[in-house]
Parts: sequence; C-alpha cells; structure tokens
Amino acid sequence: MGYKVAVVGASGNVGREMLATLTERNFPVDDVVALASSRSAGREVSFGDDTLKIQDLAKYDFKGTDIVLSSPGAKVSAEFAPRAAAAGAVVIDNTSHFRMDPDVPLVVPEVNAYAIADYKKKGIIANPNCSTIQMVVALKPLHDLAIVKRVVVSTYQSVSGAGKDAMDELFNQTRGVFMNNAPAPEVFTKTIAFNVIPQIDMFMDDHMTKEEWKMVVETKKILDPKIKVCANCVRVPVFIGHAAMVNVEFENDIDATMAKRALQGAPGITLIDLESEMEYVTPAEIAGEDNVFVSRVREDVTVENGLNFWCVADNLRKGAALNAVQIAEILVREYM
Ligand code: 11C
Repeated sequence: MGYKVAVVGASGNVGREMLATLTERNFPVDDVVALASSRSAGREVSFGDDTLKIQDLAKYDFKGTDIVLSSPGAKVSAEFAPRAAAAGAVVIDNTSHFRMDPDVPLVVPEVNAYAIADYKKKGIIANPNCSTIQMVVALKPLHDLAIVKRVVVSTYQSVSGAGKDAMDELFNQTRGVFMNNAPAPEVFTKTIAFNVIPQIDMFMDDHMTKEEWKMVVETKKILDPKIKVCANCVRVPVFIGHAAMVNVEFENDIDATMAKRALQGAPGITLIDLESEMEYVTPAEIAGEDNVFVSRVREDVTVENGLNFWCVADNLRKGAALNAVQIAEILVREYM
C-alpha cells in the first residue's frame, strides 16, 4: 500500500532534496503533491522521472494526505502544520517552530526513534537543526559507552543551510572578486566569499546566536537533558556540507581506541580512521552522501576522560531531507 505525501516548501533547497530522497529510497507513495507559497505556484519540480506542478499551500486542502514533509519558513509552518494535522496528516516539519514544544517529538532516528510515538499528541514531528543532527548521531554511541558530560563544538557550516539565495550570493561574490565587481552582502551580514562569518541566525539576549542556542537545547531534548553544550557556529564559503570540531568530556573512562570501536559500525556513521589511507574527510568529499563521517578521533589530555573528533555531513540530506524521510519510513512501518 502506498501513501499520499505532500512536500511543503517544494521549491527550496531542502524541499527539492526531500522529493529526490523519496524517490531514491523508494518510499511507498501513491501520490505526491508539491506545495509552496503562491509566488512559486505553477512552477515545476522534479520527482524521479516525473515533473510536479507546485500548488499554492494557502489554498490546499490536506484531507486525505497521510504525511507532510515540510521545510518552508518557521512562520509558514506555524500556520499550516496545525491545519494539516487537523485534517488527519502527520507533519514532519524541518523548521525550528515546533522543535521545543513538549508535545512535539524532536527526532533523529539513530538516536531517539522511540520518541516518534509522541506524534499522536499533535500530529507533528520536528526535524532538528542540521548541525545538531550530525553531532548527536556521532555522540550517541559515545554517550552509551561513557556518558557525555559536556560538549564544546565549533561548526563550519556551508551556505546551503541558508537557502538558495545564499548559494547564489557565494557564487556571485566569488566570481565578482576576480572581476572587481563583487556584490555587497544581502543574505549574509558580511562578505562570505573568501571569508568566514561567526554568526548564523540572529543574536539572542545573552549574545549567543540562535543557531548556537539550537545546538544547546536540541541536543538536550534529543540525547540527554543533563549534557552541557557550548556551541560556536561559523559560516564558511562552502556550498554543501557542514563540518564540526567536537570536544567532549565524559563521566566515565574512555580512550580513543574504545571510542573508535563504538563508532565503527554505529548506525548512520562512517568512521574514517587515522590508520586508514584516508585520514579524514572534508565537506566537498561527502556532498550527496547519507552518513555522518567521523574522523580525527583523539584524546584530549587537558581534561579527564576527554576526546576530540571531526564530523562532517551533507546538511541538505542527513541534516534535513534524509532525516525527515527516515522518520517517515519508521512512521509508516511501525505506526500507520
Ligand atoms: C544553517 N543550520 O546552516 C541552519 C539551517 O533551524 O532548521 C537550518 C535552520 C533550522 O543556516
């Protein structure tokens, strides 16, 4: 039996990746509908060998829709997701709007698939922020082994996380540097070409950025509320793939060998070991891949039970579309 699936935000980076992921993974669909704002209505998007005409989200009746995969802006989700859920659909929402709602599960299948059961409360499941997803996938087997106490993470995030206009800004500025006519920043606060920007999303009252705050609170909700997280999020001139250098302090004894043994073969992880020919991987090498790649696992001798590692993932796939489709797969397999 197949399902009726709607993709909201179908014209965006993540929406298009959601459609591609559904076909690649042979998700059991009978019918797929592409939805977006009235501005994008009428445009076409690919779904496998087919083309879908985007329909106007504001006018769409969700009756008969089983699953909605959604990645518009947070304000759009706030309005439409309860409407879709009231019509009987389960909404898997990639925006930040519902993530911290206690009645909405925040799910990374490799870490807390059990939480999906709570979708019944509101008919909504939240997909975490991309930089949180890749970090908690890597932390999960280590937490099971030695209990994570504190994490200090520095991210190196690609421009695709900020949308298609952000990718165009990096492209046009990079070309413009050589032509002596680089356009001024519009999406980002500063020039992104040949630069790095220590601000992702807006500043909050305590001078943390919202992206940093998301990593703190989402990690607690998904993995363990006792974990302390200090996050530093930085935008880098990379098109696809977020990277993070992660420093972890554990409750119990752990060393690099034990950690690598736990990471090797853990769900969703590819461990790149120092002893292998390829010592580490970079975002450019893993764009289009599903797994979280962990490398440079080593001890931090400045603290008791400390480790460092480097982790990289495709932010549009595991960081967004793939994670949402994996949730949908569990939903149809175990709950529908
Ligand atoms: C970025 N992580 O790289 C952001 C994009 O809360 O889902 C995702 C924002 C979110 O800009």
